[in-house]
Amino acid sequence: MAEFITKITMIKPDDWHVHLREDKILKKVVNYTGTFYKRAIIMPNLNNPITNCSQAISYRNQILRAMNSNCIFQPLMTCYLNRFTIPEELEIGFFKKIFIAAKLYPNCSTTNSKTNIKKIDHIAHILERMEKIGMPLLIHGEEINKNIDIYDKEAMFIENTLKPLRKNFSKLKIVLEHITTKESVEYIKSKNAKYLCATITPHHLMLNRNHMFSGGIQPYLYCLPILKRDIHRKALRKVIASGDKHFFLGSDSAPHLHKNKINIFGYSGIFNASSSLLCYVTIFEKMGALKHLQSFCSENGPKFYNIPVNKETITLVKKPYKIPKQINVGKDVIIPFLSGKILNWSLET
Ligand code: OTD
Ligand code: ZN
Ligand code: ZN
Repeated sequence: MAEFITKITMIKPDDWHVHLREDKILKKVVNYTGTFYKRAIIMPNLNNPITNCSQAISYRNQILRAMNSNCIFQPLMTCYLNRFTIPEELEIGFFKKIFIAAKLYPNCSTTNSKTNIKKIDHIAHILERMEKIGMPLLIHGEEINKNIDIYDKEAMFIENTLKPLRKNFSKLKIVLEHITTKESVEYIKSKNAKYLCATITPHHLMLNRNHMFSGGIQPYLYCLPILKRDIHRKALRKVIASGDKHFFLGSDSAPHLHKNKINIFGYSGIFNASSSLLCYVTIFEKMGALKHLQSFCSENGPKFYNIPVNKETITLVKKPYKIPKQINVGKDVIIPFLSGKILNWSLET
């Protein structure tokens, strides 16, 4: 159902899940996020992951130095959990507002995730402390057993890991990150949004697994969790179009250099920071659900994290926006999601 709206002024959104990397990649990508979003949760899976407060402070400073000086962007840092995480470090970091949350990567579930956490029991003492202090746990929710079909890993994670985890830690605040399946939608929406929410990426709302193989293999659509069947994409769209408060924006923008994407072992990850917000607007418009855009982008996240919504606003206008074809990084390039394509929405300048 088309909506004839040509201008939207809304509370400035936040991106509750983004990878900014370091050094020359960071410098090239960070201002895209800073332009569209006031705050973002920064993923800790660097080559040398962020596992303690001093690393987080220094990474945060590195991000702020890479920003344009007129930007009011606030990076919100996360701690990468592993078998050796010290609960006291998390507690100090959380109370001093160095960390907003801690991130659980089941061992080798995605890029830079050798956490050695092969079973949730390995970190029970850490989760107990997080539950006690009200520190949110962000989860890459896929089972890691190699015998499980890649398309089933997320649904199996709910059954085998998330349900028992929530039984043992019923007051632990959890975000199931970048959900991709109808099973996740059904599970999340039936629970108390104070304790369990989920983020959804633009690419999982726009594409299904056929797109990855359309006209030849498309390495730039390879991400984890992998794109799924269309019934799952439809379930994700339907739930955000209903205005359900359990779901909020998390772009999962994950840049990689072209040479690492186009390789015998191509890296997983989609860089979408140059268009993520404009994609979300396009999706909500297409569904006739623009009235729920602001809660998804700017309100449901702060409510879960117990922080104020932003005071600033942003204005989007119905005007063609051409997504950059490529972003030069030294002698290499990053190719953005929907590279060179035109969207119907732009930021008002
Ligand atoms: N998925 N790639 C990356 C992260 C995400 O699971 C994720 O959050 C990455 O490159 O850091 C990806 O495919
Ligand atoms: Zn992940
Ligand atoms: Zn991610």
